[in-house]
Amino acid sequence: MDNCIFCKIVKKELPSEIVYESDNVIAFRDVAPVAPNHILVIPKEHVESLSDLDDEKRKNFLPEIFGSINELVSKENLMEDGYRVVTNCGKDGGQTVGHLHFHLLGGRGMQWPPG
Ligand code: IU
Repeated sequence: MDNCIFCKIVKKELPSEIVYESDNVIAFRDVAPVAPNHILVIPKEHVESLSDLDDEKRKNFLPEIFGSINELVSKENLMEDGYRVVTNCGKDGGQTVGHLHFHLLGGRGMQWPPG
């Protein structure tokens, strides 16, 4: 998608600190981290949000996205103290970038419920 910031990160038209990349998935450090470890994991193909995954995309993306999250958890040493994975969906979910992304957050204690 032409005007999508995350598509530009995928195409390397915008700089980012990439920490994982495969044919279908890319992960990079959030530009405004809210935890010591704050990584965004996204499908390379433009999909607006979790609500926009059809069966085929769900099968193609989600196993790989969660596989990459597992790898990153090990690489970033988050296993012992724990971490949070979250996707914000739509207006009430607090989504601000319209390209499906999963936040991997770690390195500090989290609160519940979220704000
Ligand atoms: P949200 O779930 O849509 O609210 O999350 C969007 C995230 O994308 C948010 O944490 C931003 O800091 C982050 N982000 C980024 O890492 N790089 C950018 O160029 C932009 C947003 I715009």
